[in-house]
Amino acid sequence: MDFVKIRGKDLQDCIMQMKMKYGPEAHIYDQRVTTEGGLFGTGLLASKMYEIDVGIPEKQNSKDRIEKKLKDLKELIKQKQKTDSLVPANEKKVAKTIEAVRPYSERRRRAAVMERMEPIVIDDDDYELESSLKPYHAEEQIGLSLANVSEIHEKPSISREIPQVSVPKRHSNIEKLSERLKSEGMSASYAEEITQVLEEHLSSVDASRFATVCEKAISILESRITIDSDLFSGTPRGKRKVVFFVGPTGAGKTTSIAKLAAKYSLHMGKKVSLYTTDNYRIAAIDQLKFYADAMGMPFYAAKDVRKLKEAVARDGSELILVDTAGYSHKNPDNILKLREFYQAFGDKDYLENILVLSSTISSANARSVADAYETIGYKRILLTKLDEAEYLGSVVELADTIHREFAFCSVGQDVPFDILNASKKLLAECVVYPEKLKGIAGEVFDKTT
Ligand SMILES: Nc1nc2c(ncn2[C@@H]2O[C@H](COP(=O)(O)OP(=O)(O)OP(=O)(O)O)[C@@H](O)[C@H]2O)c(=O)[nH]1
Ligand SMILES: [Mg+2]
Repeated sequence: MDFVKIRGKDLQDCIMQMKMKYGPEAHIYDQRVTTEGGLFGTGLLASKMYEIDVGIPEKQNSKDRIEKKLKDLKELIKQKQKTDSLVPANEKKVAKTIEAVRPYSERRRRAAVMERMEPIVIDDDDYELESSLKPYHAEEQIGLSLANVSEIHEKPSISREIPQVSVPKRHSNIEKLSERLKSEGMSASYAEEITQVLEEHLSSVDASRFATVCEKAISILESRITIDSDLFSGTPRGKRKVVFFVGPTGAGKTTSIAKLAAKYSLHMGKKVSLYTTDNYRIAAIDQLKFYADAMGMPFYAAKDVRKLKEAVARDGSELILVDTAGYSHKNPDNILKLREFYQAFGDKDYLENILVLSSTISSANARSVADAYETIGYKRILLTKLDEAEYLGSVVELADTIHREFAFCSVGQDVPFDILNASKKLLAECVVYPEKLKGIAGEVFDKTT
């Protein structure tokens, strides 16, 4: 058992500091009223303070303890899910109706491929928004050490025009692969670009084996995917990492935070706190608080920036994961309001936004979301619902063309297990062999690279 003293303006203040710094297992074993300041040691004009002695159980990181915590957590989640199962079933089915939300042009293209017809030439309005994607330097706007997003704009942009030159007839296997890329959600121009690289790298013998064509396509796609699965990545020494998880409603922000909190706290032994800025939906507060309590982590629901600032100042954790309300990409003003919360953090904090994006979203919507959230700046994407996705081509293309990295992949509803560090190989393989999506299993305790 370790012992520390905590001072505050009243008992409530001391207890709050104790909870935020040392979690629910810390307890008070003595308390007193003292004074602070005063003229020449006389006590004259001294201010009254409260002081508590706190006992903190030794940090136990043994395998048994972690396993027990996880077991308890799973049990609690199971119980909660039983209650949740009373929710009308139709709410859970939305993601399955992906075909209905695909752009019409995409549905036609898929239908054409399925029927082995000539591909239909489409007006690819997926890219209308691209010209409005502007580089964003979040650091300039909020005055804090936000992860530098400028470097990600250094990659030369990719031409989206289909070359008009006539090309010699392709090997049927290469053509087949090209069609597959399009049917897996890629735009005709991007699929063509990949196919051209593929063609350049395949001998006629290689092209005659479809498996070899697929393997080569996977390695080309891998070279287009960038990943970074370390939440502390880029954080200067001595700074605390603060990650805001932003994204549309229902994308999977809260559950992904719970999974990552388990990974970083229970597995990696980091001091993690959970915050939410989603302060007007009681259920949203309860959802994150439930996970925080289950894992014994400090939790704070930010009511306003001033109070959040006080909580942040008292927080002794190394990593703060901030849940946010889901905002539609059609409501950019709400997204921008998130920046108000940045003011609560100071010089010793290193802030980053991670965009949480469902892989079941249509390619046009994904592009609009990516564009809308660029106003607050983000460098990495946490891709969710891979288990429900039919294909990954569109999100892989999107991340490549807007030069963003993948951080993690959420692969199911099982908290805390269904999350993986993003992997180039896995993502590229799932584009070429979409059937792999069905078999992905989570492993929360992947070694962070
Ligand atoms: N199948 C599947 N479901 C997921 C995944 N991630 C999240 N979900 C489910 O998606 C639903 C919404 O998840 P949340 O984490 O609450 O989403 P959110 O982004 O916090 O939602 P809001 O707070 O309403 O914006 C829940 O039913 C989750 O269990 C995933 O990887 N696969
Ligand atoms: Mg949420």
